[in-house]
Amino acid sequence: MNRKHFSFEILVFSLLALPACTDAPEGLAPSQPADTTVKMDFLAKPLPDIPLPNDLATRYDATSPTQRRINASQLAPTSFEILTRENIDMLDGWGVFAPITLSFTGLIDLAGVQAAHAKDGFALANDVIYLIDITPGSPTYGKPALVDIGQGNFPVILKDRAGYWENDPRPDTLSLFFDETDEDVNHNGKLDEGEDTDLDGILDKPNYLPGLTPTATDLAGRADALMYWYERETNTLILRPLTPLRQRTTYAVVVTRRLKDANGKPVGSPFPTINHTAQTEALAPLKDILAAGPPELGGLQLADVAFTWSFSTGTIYDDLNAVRNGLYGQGPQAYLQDAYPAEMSHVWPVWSAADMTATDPHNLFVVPGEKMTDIMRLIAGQVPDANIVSGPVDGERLSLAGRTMPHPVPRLMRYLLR
Ligand SMILES: [Ca+2]
Ligand SMILES: [Ca+2]
Ligand SMILES: [Ca+2]
Ligand SMILES: [Ca+2]
Repeated sequence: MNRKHFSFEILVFSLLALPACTDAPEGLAPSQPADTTVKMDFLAKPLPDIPLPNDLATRYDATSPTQRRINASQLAPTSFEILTRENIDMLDGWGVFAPITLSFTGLIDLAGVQAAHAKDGFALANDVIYLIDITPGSPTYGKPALVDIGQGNFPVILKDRAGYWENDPRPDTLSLFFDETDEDVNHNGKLDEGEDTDLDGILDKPNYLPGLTPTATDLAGRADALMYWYERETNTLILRPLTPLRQRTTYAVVVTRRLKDANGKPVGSPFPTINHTAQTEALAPLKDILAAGPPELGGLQLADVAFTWSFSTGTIYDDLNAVRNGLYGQGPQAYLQDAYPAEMSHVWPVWSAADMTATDPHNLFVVPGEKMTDIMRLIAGQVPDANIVSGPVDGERLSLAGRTMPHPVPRLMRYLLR
């Protein structure tokens, strides 16, 4: 087919399809008006400004195990970034342990977020934002995943503050991610000549928790004040899954109307609906989940949702599973069983007497107690003259190769091959 003919067919098809397009795509529910909304700018440069991870930033790929690939622009100013994005575009879904970021069009009620998330021991019913598994059939379907928003599980304090050379405009900062400097020396709220000490064109302010203004010499106070779950400069909320999510699973991030803006009004959606209409189908299970009014979500209803979007995690450990199955003679790599049969080649000492001094048993390897019995059974089966004995009990000291261990022996070392 020549190009002209092909274009003509597309035109005809488009014309035929027109009447079907007059019905506007529908969202899960209409959104309510709000002064401050989630930010969604697809045309922002250098990259779209949208909540991430997000399946809107993926594309269909029949060759992908999940039929999905991340779709990051490969236009970048440096070859390093181009290479990085090329690699990102090979992923078949989003990370299971990656931070989740969403920007707002204005400042949000930080103290409210803190009260709901940072100080109540992961009580979920009052949370202002949820991360919910919406994959039917998944073992955690309908359940909220725990996220850290200020509970302190992901500190971002630098161990070494002075490692960034002599022309670093922020040699004293505790964080590589967030600013601690107040550039507004004359406190007029404007960037005046000489104030932009890091030359980024932005009037930087310390990214501290509401109400905290530690002095420059108060390192502990600064560490406590540093807010790692919200970036004031871009009004970006940062959630981090507390434990890895499930692979190949679709999650909804649900921003509730419990989340308020700086004036105490609920935040809203950038669209007439509470979601981007391209995700209505993926988010449909959320309707059923919320219809049940789950107590763990504090009885959250669809009408309480300000905005929601979905993302799908990629394949994380299937390659390891495939190798493991192959070693056991199963699956497409079953040849591995014969190519690399399991055999006992060497028994390594739990510690090496040669590497040990009387005061520093630094060559000590730790084996969990429950694994030890299995290991010993395996050895007993392979080594006919192995004599497995019960070693010293807690508190006793053990002699090995003529030397006495400097510390009492923990219970897990009671089994000893001699
Ligand atoms: Ca809470
Ligand atoms: Ca100023
Ligand atoms: Ca600046
Ligand atoms: Ca800056």
